[in-house]
Amino acid sequence: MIASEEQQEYMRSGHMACPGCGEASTMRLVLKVLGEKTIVVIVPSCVGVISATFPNSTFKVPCFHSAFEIAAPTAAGIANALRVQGREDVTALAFAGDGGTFDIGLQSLSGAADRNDNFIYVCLDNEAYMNTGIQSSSSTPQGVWTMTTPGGRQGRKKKFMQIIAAHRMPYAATASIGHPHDLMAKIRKAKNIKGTKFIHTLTPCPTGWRMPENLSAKAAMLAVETKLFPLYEVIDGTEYRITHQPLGLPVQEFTKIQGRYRHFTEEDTAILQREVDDEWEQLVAKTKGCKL
Ligand SMILES: Cc1ncc(C[n+]2csc(CCOP(=O)(O)OP(=O)(O)O)c2C)c(N)n1
Ligand SMILES: [Mg+2]
Repeated sequence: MIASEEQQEYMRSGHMACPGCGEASTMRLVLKVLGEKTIVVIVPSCVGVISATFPNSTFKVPCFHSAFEIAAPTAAGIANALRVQGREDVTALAFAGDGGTFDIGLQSLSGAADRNDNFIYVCLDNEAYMNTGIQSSSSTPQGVWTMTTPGGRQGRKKKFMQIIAAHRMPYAATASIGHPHDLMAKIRKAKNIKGTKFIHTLTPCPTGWRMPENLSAKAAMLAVETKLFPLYEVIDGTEYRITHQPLGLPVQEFTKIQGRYRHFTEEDTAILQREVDDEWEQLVAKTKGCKL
């Protein structure tokens, strides 16, 4: 971490996130890197609650509340207005949840990425519609408990980074508060690239994941170290690069600390482990020739 970034804070204390909120920690780190020349776009989600409204705003930078399905084009519009004004030193940044990204905002994100509009999109993925009471989204993993999937979700988590890579945008990456230096390095990189940049962050939610609030950073770290949420970047949709070599811990190290997996049988866990191992192999195959 660069020392000056470490000192900077663009989120005020006293905001309304639940204790241990992974979204709040992620936003804090992102804003430390982007700094005061940033305009934030937010859409309905826990972020909408955390950021609050004037005069109680949480962010120390301008924040535009937009509609649920249009985080990306709103940021793109701001970026284009900044370009017309000759203010390309200001970063347009969108924060949206997994519901706002994987589901309801997908079409408008796809359009903005196709135009290669100049903004950073940070998806805060807590694997459900948390703000409205823990309903399942297309990001909720198979078998996981939510209020709308009391017996475990039937569908499987959408492989969203594959959809993003298909757009061939200049920069896309996964990131996690469990590995803050890696996250901040990716934001720093995104800041200096022109066009659409997408960062997929896994943001643990103690409320929805049914776990103690002090385990958020640990859960984020374990998702990476079990290979369930690998850290990598994709340049121009084709060049894959793994940015952190995971320890390869058993996947239950991640699942056993969360109540939403409590009903998993040994067989369920073995199936999940096989899937994680297969996907890791597929990812490694895509990185051939690219070094850490
Ligand atoms: C068009 C529209 N549909 C539904 C809602 C209600 N709504 C507000 S926040 C939210 C949940 C958002 O979930 P997600 O995007 O995953 O963000 P999280 O709350 O988990 O951070 C929903 C369904 C809305 N505001 N607008
Ligand atoms: Mg969510």
